[in-house]
Amino acid sequence: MISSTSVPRSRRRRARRPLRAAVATVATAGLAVTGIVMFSTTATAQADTLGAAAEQSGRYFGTATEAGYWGDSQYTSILDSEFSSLVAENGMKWDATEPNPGEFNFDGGDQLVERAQANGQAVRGHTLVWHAQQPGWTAGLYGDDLRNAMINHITETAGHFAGQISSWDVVNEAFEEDGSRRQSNLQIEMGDTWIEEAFVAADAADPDAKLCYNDYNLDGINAKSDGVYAMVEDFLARGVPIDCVGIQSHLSTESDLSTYQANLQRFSDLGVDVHITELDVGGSGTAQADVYRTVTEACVAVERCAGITTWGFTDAYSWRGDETPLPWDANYQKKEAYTAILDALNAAAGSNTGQGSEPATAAYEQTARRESPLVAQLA
Ligand code: 9MR
Repeated sequence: MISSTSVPRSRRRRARRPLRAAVATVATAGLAVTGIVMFSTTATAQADTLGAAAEQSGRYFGTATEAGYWGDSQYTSILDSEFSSLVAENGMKWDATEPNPGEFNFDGGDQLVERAQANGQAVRGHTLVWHAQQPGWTAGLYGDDLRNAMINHITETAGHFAGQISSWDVVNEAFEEDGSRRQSNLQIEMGDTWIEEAFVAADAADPDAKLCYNDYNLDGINAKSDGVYAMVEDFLARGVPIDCVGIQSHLSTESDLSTYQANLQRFSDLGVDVHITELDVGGSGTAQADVYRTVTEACVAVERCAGITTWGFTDAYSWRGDETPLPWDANYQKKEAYTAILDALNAAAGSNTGQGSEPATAAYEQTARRESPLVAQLA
């Protein structure tokens, strides 16, 4: 049994917030029009960047990026001014950070952290363990050899970036569409406990970062999100350190979003933060803008929705560029989608302030987690 003093107290602190300016309040002086004093009131300014607009309700608005794009000044002027959080599109993945066993290369991640810090932006970590983008050498590992490699990778990587990451996608895409576990090398070689072991290792390596499970097709109440929900519920009950769920949100104008907000809400009610982590929307025009608006409105309506990250921001650099899925076109012109997001964020200014910062419920902190045999065993 773990003693209460073994619970990393620092996890109770609030996550670092982006440093961007918050709400600007404008006092509108009494105006005389045709000799009549009309009004004297106080109004909230409408922010004109996505990051500043999101900050008005205590949330972040971020994007995925990579140092390889930074030679383009049109790109970087948007990157540096519009967003309050960055995530590495590929640079912090296992294949990039540990190309050979025990040999680490954090250059891409370090560059991203440096740029973000210079611009007052937070950094999300993506991703410590995933069935894809593993270095080639993990394919030759079985059983406890793979387990030890995974734990060492998490320890070294989360340890290297400790103190600089607001939230980590500890485990990525570990569920099938029917809600069962994906039969990856991780699942087959390590069995059902591998996900919780990954979270425990990440918690030990970086007690300040919020720890997320991240996946796609969690865009409503469905068999897959039911499976993830059951895992999170179980983790909280047993004291496995999990703080958040990443809802990737790779969408299109055909996506059924009828239960999108309800799904965010149920995770929030369960006691974890939700993050929209990889938003992009195949399509164009008003139909595309409507999807972006729906997602943004859902996030700002759910107290524990901590923020939104788009998977890139210009169609010039997107993993699905032929679907024109991002808020800026390939020539860096803002689309209708951009305005839809900005308006939805501004409309939420000052209301329903995001609470996506506390590490789960008080009950969870005080009882279950402290008694977790897993935490005790691996701490
Ligand atoms: O955008 C990433 C792309 O550059 C990589 O080639 C690809 C490799 O699988 O990964 C992309 O990012 C993925 C993310 O890490 C996890 N969710 C799905 C994203 C799109 O494939």
